Amino acid sequence: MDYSQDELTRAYRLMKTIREFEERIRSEYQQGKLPGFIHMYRNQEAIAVGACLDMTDGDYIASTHRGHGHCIAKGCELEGMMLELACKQDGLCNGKGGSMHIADMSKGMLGANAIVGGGPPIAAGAALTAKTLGTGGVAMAFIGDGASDQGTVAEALNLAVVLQLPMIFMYENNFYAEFTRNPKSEGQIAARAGSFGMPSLVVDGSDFFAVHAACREAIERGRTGGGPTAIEAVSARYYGHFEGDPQAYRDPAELQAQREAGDPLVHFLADERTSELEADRIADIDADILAELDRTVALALAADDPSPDKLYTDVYVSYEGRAMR
Ligand SMILES: Cc1ncc(C[n+]2csc(CCOP(=O)(O)OP(=O)(O)O)c2C)c(N)n1
Ligand SMILES: [Mg+2]
Repeated sequence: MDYSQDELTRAYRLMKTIREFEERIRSEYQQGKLPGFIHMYRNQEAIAVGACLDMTDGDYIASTHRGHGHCIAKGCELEGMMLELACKQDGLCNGKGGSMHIADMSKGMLGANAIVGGGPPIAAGAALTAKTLGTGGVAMAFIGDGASDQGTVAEALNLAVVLQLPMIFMYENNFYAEFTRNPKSEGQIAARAGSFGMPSLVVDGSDFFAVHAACREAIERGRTGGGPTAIEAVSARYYGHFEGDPQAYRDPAELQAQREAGDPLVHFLADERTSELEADRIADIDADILAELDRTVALALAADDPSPDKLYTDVYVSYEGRAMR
């Protein structure tokens, strides 16, 4: 597949933004400046970006508890995300969601989700909307290896096949569910999804080009009435389950090897397809990202908390008068 310099630059910028965003919030969190729980996405950046690069705001994604990368790849603004992570009034969800519930309907980002396996039924509903209204849109659910065993995922797989939904099951196999190594071997998750009656494949989740090629085909299949696809993208988790988890249950030598072998940014820049990206251009992008993070962190930490009179707003969504896309 050929890539324009523009596409390559966009992919790099997004992956690097996810990496730096997370490193920055990790540091702020460690200093006690951000509340709640955060789950790091490091070394899985190529999955979110490869998956979302060909999507428009009219396509939908349903995310997980490890959702910052998905949000950024789908186009959520860093400022709104940072304010949300700090639980401030002007955050993407008015400061009431925090890390694990970021949603932005204007970008087709249906929400991070603390319920493991909660995303696929939501994405199936969005895919049914797209199919019913004939928008040509697709919906993708991100699903962890642990979540892949949930009944909700099986129900969504079944519905997607029966209704021939424009849907993609994007499994992120990072080998761990919380503190437990997943006993399934690579490929078993895709095989099980495939057994429901949809095309399924396994890709290296640290390889942007592999993920993107698989997703391009799956998205095209969905847009043209070809039904759902399952993709298992494999990339070992870098940090602990949540920030602060020391990962004492992982073999240090294996972890170190997985960390080094699985860096998608290193793979991307070592690929001959990116050989014409100029070092100066990369340095400019990197500097831009860091400056934007400085700005958004300062703004978020200084911003107002939601005021007490907002306590009972945003509890239930009112669908009255809402236009369907
Ligand atoms: C329904 C439900 N059961 C259990 C949990 C607790 N829990 C949170 S994350 C997690 C593991 C998820 O593992 P995986 O799906 O592989 O995602 P990863 O954390 O690796 O991204 C569990 C069991 C939960 N949040 N929701
Ligand atoms: Mg996992």
